[in-house]
Amino acid sequence: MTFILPSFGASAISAVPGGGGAFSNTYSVDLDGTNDMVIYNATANGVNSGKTALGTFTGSMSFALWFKHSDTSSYESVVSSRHAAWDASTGVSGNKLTAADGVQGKFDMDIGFGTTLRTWVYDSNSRQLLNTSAGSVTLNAWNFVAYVFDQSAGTHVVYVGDESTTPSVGSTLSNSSTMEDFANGFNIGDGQQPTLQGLVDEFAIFDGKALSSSEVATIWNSGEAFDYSSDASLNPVGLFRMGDDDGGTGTSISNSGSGSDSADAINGASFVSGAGNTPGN
Ligand SMILES: [Ca+2]
Ligand SMILES: [Ca+2]
Repeated sequence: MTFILPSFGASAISAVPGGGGAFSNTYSVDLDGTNDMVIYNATANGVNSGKTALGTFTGSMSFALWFKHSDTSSYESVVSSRHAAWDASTGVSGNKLTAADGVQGKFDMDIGFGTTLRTWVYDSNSRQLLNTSAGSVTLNAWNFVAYVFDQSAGTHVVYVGDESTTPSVGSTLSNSSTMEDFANGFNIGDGQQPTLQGLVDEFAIFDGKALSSSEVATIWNSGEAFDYSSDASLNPVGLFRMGDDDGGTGTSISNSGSGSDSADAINGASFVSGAGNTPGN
């Protein structure tokens, strides 16, 4: 594995989310830190299974997510790719990255003790790690993360920022592994580590596309209220706005991207609105 020092990104991004205006948002999903999660499951078995695969995921892919949390006591899961079925008898998801098993494309992102964002990527033989610098995740604030796998360049890049700090590149991993497991779906707030306690919002996933630094800037700079479901250039296959397209009711999370199926808020996860969605609240 090779780690490359940050060399680009921050200078390409300026201004603040919302273009300097209000950091407004209608709904997000509240996770209790016990067992709540957002799930999209395109495998044949398990709870909330049988969704249409999100894409082909044989080349480049990217995702973007906003989240807000306050727990500094341990590790918390942020996003993981789905590899296997949910085990309904134990409540344990099937995507744990405890061992390399020859399957490419597994992915897991977590936060260590409140602030250190970690990204794990599996190739066919081993688990590889991108560590962002300590302090890159801000407590009690909306954080923005974008992950970009550029297959032609053979790089995995993570951008991290918060509601007022421009996203920058933490570290870059050189690895040409494909990320096809995202085609089977994802878990938000669940993965190798304990579940996330906090708010998650505006999860977008891109098939066959490595977001450029300027596209990352566009998404971040537009804040949480940005609906780019019809943006032909960004063209997300999944855009899950966590209640904004669902009137804030129920547990089905509409996909306003080009994909066909909704995600689900499970184990008690619910839409929330109001003060919790504004900076400093
Ligand atoms: Ca939202
Ligand atoms: Ca619960």
